[in-house]
Amino acid sequence: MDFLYEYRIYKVKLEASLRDMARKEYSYPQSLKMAIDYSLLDGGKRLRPVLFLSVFDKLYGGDLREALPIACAIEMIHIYSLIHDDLPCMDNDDYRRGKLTNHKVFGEGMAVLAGDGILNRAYEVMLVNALKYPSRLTEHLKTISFIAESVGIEGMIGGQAADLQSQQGAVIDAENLEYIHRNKTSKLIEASVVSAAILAGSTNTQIDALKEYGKSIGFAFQIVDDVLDHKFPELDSVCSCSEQSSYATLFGVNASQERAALLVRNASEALDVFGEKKQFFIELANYIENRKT
Ligand code: GRG
Repeated sequence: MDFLYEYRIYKVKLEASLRDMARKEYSYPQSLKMAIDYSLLDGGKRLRPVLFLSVFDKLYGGDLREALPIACAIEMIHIYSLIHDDLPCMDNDDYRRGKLTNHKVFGEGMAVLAGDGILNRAYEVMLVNALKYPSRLTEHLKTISFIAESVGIEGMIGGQAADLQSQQGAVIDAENLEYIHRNKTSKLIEASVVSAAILAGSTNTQIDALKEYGKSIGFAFQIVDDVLDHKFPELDSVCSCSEQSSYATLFGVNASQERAALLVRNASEALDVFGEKKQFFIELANYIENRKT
């Protein structure tokens, strides 16, 4: 089957679930609801939830109904991080995905609350889902705990803090940059892959293989982002990360592209333990390397 077609099917299912959740009755202020929906229901590649769903489905034959709420939660965490990252106190961006950023439309205070709201809702959704599967509660709690650790201070938030320091003038060397990229961007991508295996009750050998895959594509994703941002700074669909903490700035475009290609090769080899089943994930790694948005 065609890779992009299969990717789209996961994306459509994810977006239908997000819309279902958004249709539920609510009693909080409408402006908060509008701010949340503005960013959450607004497309994007949905890469992280697609990774989660495809690993659970293709590598473990899991039931997507059990996985969809977690996939939605992963996207909610991603969206919260983007809303907060765009704020004037962080990256100070006016545009994302070709339209005004959340705080430009709803104001800074509401954008902070929209991010906080989606983050909390993500954990609520995962925990409520876990309670529906009492015989698999341990797998669910391990999954949630792994996701929480990956996006917390030992992961995404730690990486964002180091990036913030770099924008305030701290010297960025290759080691710092690797820390920033591995945590700020790569950790959630890696978590999307690995947590699906944890939910499926996978063996440690397979989890280690998926860790390697997730880490490699996550790092490659950020390097490609840096290259796109460097080559086409006018594209607002691409992040306008500080040039100082950019792989392309530190190593040049050619070396960055070579590193991304190496990481993608490494990612593909890491999945040898899955035999034929790895095909979709090889194509997904190639898609990350060659993406233009
Ligand atoms: C604010 C706690 C906190 C964390 C922010 C992820 C992050 C940490 C900041 C994002 C900075 C950024 C834009 C980095 C470039 C890589 C990246 C994550 C791009 C956006 O992800 P895509 O391309 O977005 O998957 P779409 O629009 O497709 O959802």
